[in-house]
Amino acid sequence: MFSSKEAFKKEYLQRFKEVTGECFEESSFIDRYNVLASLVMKYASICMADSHSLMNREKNQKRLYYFSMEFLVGKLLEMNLMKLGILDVVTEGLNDLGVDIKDLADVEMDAGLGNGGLGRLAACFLDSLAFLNIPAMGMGIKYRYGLFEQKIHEGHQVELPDKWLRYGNQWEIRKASKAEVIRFYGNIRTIEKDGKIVVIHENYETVLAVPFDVPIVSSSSSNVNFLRLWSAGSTDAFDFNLFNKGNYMEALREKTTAEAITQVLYPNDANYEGRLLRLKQQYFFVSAGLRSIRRRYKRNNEELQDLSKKIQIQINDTHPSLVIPELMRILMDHERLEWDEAWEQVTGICAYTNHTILPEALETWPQEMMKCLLPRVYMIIEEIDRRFKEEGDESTRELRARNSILRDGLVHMANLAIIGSKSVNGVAKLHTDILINETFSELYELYPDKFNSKTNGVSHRRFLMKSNPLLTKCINKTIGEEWKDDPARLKNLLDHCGDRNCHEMLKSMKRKNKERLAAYVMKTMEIKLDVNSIFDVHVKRIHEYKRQLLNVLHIMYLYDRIKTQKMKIYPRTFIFAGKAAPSYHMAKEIIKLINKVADKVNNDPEVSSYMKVVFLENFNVTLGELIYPAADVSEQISTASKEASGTGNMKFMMNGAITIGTLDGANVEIMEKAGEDNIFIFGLRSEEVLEYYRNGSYSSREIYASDWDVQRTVDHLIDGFLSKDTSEFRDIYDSLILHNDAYFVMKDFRAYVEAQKEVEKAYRDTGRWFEMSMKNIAASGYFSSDRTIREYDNEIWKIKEDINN
Ligand code: B1N
Repeated sequence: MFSSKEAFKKEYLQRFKEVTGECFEESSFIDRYNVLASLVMKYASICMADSHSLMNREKNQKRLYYFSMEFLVGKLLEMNLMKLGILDVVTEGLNDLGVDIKDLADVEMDAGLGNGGLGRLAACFLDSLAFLNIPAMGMGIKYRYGLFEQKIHEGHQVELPDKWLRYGNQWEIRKASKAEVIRFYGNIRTIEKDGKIVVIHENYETVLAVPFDVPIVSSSSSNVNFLRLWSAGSTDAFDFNLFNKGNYMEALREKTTAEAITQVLYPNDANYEGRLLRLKQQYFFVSAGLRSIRRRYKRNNEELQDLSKKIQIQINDTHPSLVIPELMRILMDHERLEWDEAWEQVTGICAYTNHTILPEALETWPQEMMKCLLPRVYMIIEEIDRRFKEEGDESTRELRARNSILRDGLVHMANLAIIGSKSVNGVAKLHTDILINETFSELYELYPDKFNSKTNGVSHRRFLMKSNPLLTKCINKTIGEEWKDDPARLKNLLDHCGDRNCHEMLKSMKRKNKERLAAYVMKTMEIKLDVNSIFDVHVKRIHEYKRQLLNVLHIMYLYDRIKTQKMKIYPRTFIFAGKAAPSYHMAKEIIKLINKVADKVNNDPEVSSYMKVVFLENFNVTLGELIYPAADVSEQISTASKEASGTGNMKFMMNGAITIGTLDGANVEIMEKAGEDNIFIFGLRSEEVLEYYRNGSYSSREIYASDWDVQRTVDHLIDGFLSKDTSEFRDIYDSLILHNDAYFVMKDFRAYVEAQKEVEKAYRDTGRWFEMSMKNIAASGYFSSDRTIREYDNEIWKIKEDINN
């Protein structure tokens, strides 16, 4: 590509003129960014074209399709430059031109096409698939508006539309010639032709699906995978008949109803949305994706009997599980396979990942709704269900009836996904155990071999190398650079974790990252942070089970102690960020509470030298990249059993923060890998929580009556301590006292207070702290998504194996 910065400057300035027809000197950041991105795209597209023809025409390789409603990609400029190995050359070249690359990076809008962990996991997986040279394609939706932009107005969350496409999207290629027509509604009729039943779908409505391909650049090879995002439009953009009759608005109506399908991402995390439009979104991208897979396959292959040897599909939670009946439909109605032949292919192709056991997140659709919208798909689901119930021996009849897909007027999507997949995996060991022993224990009895565990991972390229260049340098100095392509080698840091010089290096790295974050907080909120204080960080979606409430109650408790008992603590900055689903009342109340407490603490001169509390607006991938490197303490305090895995915990760990957490999700494995002495674990264990739910013996009132600190702190929600309006936090109070504290906040309060004291004690001992920190970084290699993807491939997809044969 560019051999030198001179070569870069020449090509960049040349391209600038071609694209903008303007002079570089007077141009805007937007133009400068756009031209730079288009230059990167030029190279990525060439690689993409070359690697495709290689994979398909010459080798006809096996391929993975990762179907997901969400891909939380974030920004791509610096990532792509880094992966292409030209970040330094370009940064220096721009410098010569008087441009700071950060100013251009700031112009790019985050691609926020996801809610949280599930969507970001999908993006990390694409990164790792490309790095590992596994031919793969992400299939998703090009939402016109991604996850809403969050503003905090007088302590309340306000949602604004996310206009990420305002200046266009430099990273996509529109493939108009690969558009597909998707059918909704209508009715099904069967006729007999040459002794065979032929299915006819009539009176349907059509929507056009247009793909936009985003190349996923890799540092390790010329192989470029891509993410295919589908956008909906009308098949008949304009009804000229209506238009000619003078009915302009009516003529456009069809266009807008079709476009509505991909207008906006549903903003619910770990909670399901039962609206018709959401079901339309699901079928829309599933059907478009499968149609395009079929087209590509048929270009290179004759026989459909071998489909599962060439194609693997991973279903990211149940949201795309219509892949199962839709692929059956294509194979039977279009390719004329018999049921058994088609089923053999489908159950050799599909694999399902479960991401949550929260009952409110398990998807079901009213049977009537699905039957009306997708009549043929519904017929196929009925047949899958009928066969499922009749299979196996007599002794399983009742169990099968209890676990059928169609029950109580609803289509149970997880049951469909499990029955139609060859593999069912949880996202951490503990989570998989709960799936097997609780949530799907009966389906496990029928299909023990399907169930397996794949502990999540994150991209250390984005969350360490890109977001924390200072730590990257420290590591390089200490153990060399091999860890970059093989993060397991971070283990080599263990040989140095008692080394004072390393501690000094880490300390200065942390301090600079804290200064970088403090500058951002000063600029955006005009609040001054003390970089000598402990940065104690709780950033993730706001949800009762994630227990931001426990954290804020602890802050209220400390405040009270400092005020009333002159207690001294090591200075701390409590940092929060995260979005609440717009319709999630309690989550929004918690945001209000955090901001109320922040106001009180920050404006009280008696305590503000010990404590600061800030709630940063609009948490997204880019803000995360600024926050994780600056954290000393990582808050991972969900009610045990509720957080399937968590991935923020891994991002913090990689950046040398120490976890305070419950034994939930992947925290369990973080403790195993980093060592019990290098993490602060507290609170109920998941078996204890599950046992309380089973026997109903928990009483928050008993805790309230027996623990004076709990009582006083909880009372402060409604006794005028925070607000003259004592009704303001009544709903939170009621959730704890009246509704018996469903997330065990009060039960775990005492243990949390004690664990926080241990954190403070450890932090005061600098040598101990940085030794802990290094042990965490050393152990973080396991939590690279490269390791996760290797496991998926070795045990489920077997794509590398196919390439090597
Ligand atoms: O998936 C992450 C896990 O690390 C988290 O623990 C888990 O909470 C998260 C419906 C979800 N589970 N379920 C969702 C998202 C959107 C939606 O509409 C459910 N997200 C998770 C990655 O495994």
